[in-house]
Amino acid sequence: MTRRAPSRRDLLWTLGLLPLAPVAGAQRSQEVRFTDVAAQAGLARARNLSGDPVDKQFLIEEMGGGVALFDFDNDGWLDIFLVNGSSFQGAASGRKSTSYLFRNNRDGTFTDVTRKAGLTYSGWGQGCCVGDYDNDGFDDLFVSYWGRNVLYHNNGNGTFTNVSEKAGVAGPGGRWGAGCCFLDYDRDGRLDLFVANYVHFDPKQVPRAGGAAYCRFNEIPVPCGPQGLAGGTNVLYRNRGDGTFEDVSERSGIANPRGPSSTSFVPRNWRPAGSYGMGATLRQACSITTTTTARSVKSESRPGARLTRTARRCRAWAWASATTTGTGGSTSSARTSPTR
Ligand SMILES: [Ca+2]
Ligand SMILES: [Ca+2]
Ligand SMILES: [Ca+2]
Repeated sequence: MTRRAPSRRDLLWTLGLLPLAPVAGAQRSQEVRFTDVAAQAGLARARNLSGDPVDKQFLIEEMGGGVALFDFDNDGWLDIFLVNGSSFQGAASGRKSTSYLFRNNRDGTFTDVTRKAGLTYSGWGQGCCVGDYDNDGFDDLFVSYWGRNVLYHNNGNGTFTNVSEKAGVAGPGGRWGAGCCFLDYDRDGRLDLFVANYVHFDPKQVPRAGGAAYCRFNEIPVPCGPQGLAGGTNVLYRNRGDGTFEDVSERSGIANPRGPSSTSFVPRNWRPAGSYGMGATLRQACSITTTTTARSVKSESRPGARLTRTARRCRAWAWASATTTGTGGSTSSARTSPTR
């Protein structure tokens, strides 16, 4: 009788692996799937506004807003802040859009607490970032706009106060704040603030879609820019520790180069010996990388080894930065915190 050659099944059986083979196969075939639960979670009432929903004539109408997942009430559950934009029609008619804050109900649903929390500023929002700039244990919120920016101080009782003017971080009205991030660039234990500015945009000066050389793509009319528009200049605010900030863009070197059309902020440890920002003061270096339409710009803070209270408290926190891109984009930062 001719002995047949051992099959793969025989080999697996001999090795005692046959019962495991389907399991291994099942594991390999497992997929991670996501389900849209926005409506069930109570988030569907948030109406995102970014210009005309159909006929977009300007670059800013093509941008989306940022989002921050942070625990504003310190109950251990992440809440959701959604940046909202605006529209030229709405602004002309007096209709005011606001961003949204949803409190986590700890059961898979969220409650809109925007008004109750006092987050009622209306403007063309772009990005947002979270940080406890006054070290009171409650995360504060900065929102960048096409126009003046807003810093909300967390009052610790479920409400926020707009302190932008008093703090000195509103900036001039003509800027297009795309991305932002809190970081302690000088290692004094107080969070400073970086704002990435995109381009100078004035709808009265910019042609409508198809109206100039930079307003066409493959002969299709598109909103003008960012080519053909002057780039913005990035801003670094140093935290004075008394609730106010000082613009140190020039002396820190952040203002160079000018006009890079920055859209997003990416914290990265680009030197092996260093690490970034508020969670990094055990180490020696931090860096700022802003993405631009033409190239990336890196800036490195001066070394400092002081381990601050903020650093000890925050070093286990993880920061993430998410960016929506297109011809430009907006940045949002989210942070997850350990059990306090
Ligand atoms: Ca919470
Ligand atoms: Ca705070
Ligand atoms: Ca600082």
